[in-house]
Amino acid sequence: MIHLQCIACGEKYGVDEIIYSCKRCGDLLEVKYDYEALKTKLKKSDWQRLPLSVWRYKDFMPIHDSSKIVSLSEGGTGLHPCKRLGNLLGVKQLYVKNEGENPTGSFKDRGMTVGVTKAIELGMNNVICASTGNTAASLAAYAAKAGIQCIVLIPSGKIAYGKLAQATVYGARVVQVRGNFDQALKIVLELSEKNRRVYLLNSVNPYRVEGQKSLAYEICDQLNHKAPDKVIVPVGNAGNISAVWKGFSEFYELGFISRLPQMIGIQSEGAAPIAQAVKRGRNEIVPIDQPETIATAIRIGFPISWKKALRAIRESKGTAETVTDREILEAQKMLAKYEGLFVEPASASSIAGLKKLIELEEIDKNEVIVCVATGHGLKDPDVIMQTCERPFEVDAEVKSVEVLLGPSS
Ligand code: AN7
Repeated sequence: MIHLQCIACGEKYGVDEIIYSCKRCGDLLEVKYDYEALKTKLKKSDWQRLPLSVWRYKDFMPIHDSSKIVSLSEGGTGLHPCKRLGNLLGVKQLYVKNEGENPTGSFKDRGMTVGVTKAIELGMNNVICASTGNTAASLAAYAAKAGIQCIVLIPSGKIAYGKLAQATVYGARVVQVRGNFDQALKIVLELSEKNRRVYLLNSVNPYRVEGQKSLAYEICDQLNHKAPDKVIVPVGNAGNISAVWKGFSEFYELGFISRLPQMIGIQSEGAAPIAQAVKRGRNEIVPIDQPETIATAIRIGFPISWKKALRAIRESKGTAETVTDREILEAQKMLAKYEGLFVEPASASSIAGLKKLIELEEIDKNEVIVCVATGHGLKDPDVIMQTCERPFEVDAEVKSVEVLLGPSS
């Protein structure tokens, strides 16, 4: 009922093969289901009575054995109506899906709970990934929970401290590669092909992104079985926008929603190969050798899932846009000050992108918009302390604080 399939040549593989790319043509793989059989299975299931979480959608996941599930309570994150920010930007129905509420503080946990469960089902006890930080933190946590070995490769220098602290405390072997993310990813791709004892959990792993599709399912369920008009997603390696589109497409195919949303990918100006391809109407990306952005999570020059992302954007009649570091930092502060949501810079790119698209009149004020905020702000507090007002220092006395209330009238 479930198999893996190449997105380019259509070659099929068994659901329990340890394989990260098509053996025939080398392209990306995705998990395919027999939707008629899935419909029958869902009719007999009580999934709609379960609380919102990744595992509410267990029937939609490529897992055989529920007893092997490795979970830290992922998913079920808030879809926050943002009235104040919406008013400021000029849209009536703005929601932020706050993925920082996940156990390690990012959307990656949705993928890792499924990916590490799959690793256990396949009998693997070594997992590896390359990461700009969040993937490493998440994989390290789930490997710890499962009691298996974990190696994470991170680029030298530019990684948010909170993420490094997480990966370290969860007990992963943290390897800092002299190079950027793209170089680190190349190493783990080659190593996992060469040495079959290690299981790769970057987003080329088709099972990991299956977990991430639950983000779309949750949005539909939180909006009372409707899809929004537009979903705005920060894009780095491009696994997430592809996964979220797969989620919406499956809910549509299964009859749980009657309309599909448009997918909008946002990249940082200094690391925007996908957004550039979309803007220029190209079918291929031009990789960027030296990606640069303050949003270190999405400082990626050669997104491995670019083909899936372009497909998601085209199929959904969506678009992509770039934002500057300044726009990202401004959006980060706006979201915090107007809505009480503190997200990391990469996550704020979805808000910055929304602002830009409203200014460009590509978004109508009556549309239902969901911005995905991918990770928690505490991951990278340094950025804030560099750009925000410092604390106000006073002598230890009441009157120096009382002046802050202003004159009494
Ligand atoms: C907060 O951790 O790639 O487009 O190695 O941490 O699916 O890559 C992080 C990516 C957006 C982009 N927002 O998602 C990593 C990594 C945050 C992120 C993205 C990331 P993809």
